[in-house]
Amino acid sequence: MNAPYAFHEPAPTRQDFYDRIRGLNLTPLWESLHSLVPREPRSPATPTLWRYRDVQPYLMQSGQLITAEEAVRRVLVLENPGLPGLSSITQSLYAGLQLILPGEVAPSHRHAQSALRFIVDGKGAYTTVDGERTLMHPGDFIITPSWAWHDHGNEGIDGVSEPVVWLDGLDIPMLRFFDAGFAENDTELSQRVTHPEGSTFARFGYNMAPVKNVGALANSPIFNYPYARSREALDTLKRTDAVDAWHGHKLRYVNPLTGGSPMPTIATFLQLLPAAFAGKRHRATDGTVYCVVEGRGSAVIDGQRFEFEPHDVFVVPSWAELRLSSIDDAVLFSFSDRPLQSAASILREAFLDN
Ligand code: GTQ
Repeated sequence: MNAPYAFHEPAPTRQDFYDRIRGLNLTPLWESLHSLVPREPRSPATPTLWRYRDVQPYLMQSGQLITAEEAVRRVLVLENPGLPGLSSITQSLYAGLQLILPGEVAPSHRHAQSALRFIVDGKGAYTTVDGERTLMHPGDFIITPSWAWHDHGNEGIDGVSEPVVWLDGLDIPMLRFFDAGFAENDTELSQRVTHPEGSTFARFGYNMAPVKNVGALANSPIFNYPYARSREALDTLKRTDAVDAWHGHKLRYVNPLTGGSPMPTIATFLQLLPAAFAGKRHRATDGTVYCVVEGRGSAVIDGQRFEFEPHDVFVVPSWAELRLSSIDDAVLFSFSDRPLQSAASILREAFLDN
């Protein structure tokens, strides 16, 4: 019975139409289909390197500006210039450099976000995770699983009293995306230590596990993966194994109970590029953050060349092509959101021929 719409009024132009439906919270898919479903990833994140030499003086200045206790966490966030205002280094990951001065305490709290620490510079600091303390040594990889209580401090060691700096990696943007963030402050500045230092490593750190009461499997029971052990493994591989043309000698950190990543949302890696390594190009959908532990070299990311030296941090966005080269033996720590992409069967990677 009703006459067609166009019979009563002139056919709306497309823009008029869009303006009219906006009031009904409707938008035309055909105007955004290509960017919503791109042919391949085009990350807004940009390849970026933070030179420790440039950043370190400002980090130390921040130590004069505010105490660790007042700041709760005294961190300079490594914000990707392609993601302004988002405190993100990739779309899914947060990274920052945290400073703790001798005598300071970063108060105990817990949150749904998972965190990793990769110790960059200095000794004498500790972190306590769910009642067990561990000393931090440069190159140690430490986890703070989701909802685990944690506080940090710097009491010095062996008469050494110096600033300690580590790289924080968290899944903050993922939890923001899911609107799943919760946090809670402890009632005390430092949590009470309830397990002797090293007791967890004794149970799980020697390719063995307790026969009873193993506990939950979602996160690795090991919370400090000491650099001395990982470095020794890479050193042996350098002498015994063929070098991979893309990765050099690369190992991933594992939850010893499952073989999976130490935490559900973040995968972590350590690789050695032997001196004069000239790698082939590689790309993957998991945007990856690298921290240089030892040696000098270069990362060419989508054709852009970055020279790196120890303590530098650089980011390779999703699907960017990466070519790694070294001058001397170089050791790189890295982390990404690979476990979630693997779980969702959306991870893609390509190993290019040159
Ligand atoms: O150490 O708990 O860099 O909660 C950002 C948020 C560190 C921490 C960060 C945090 C922490």
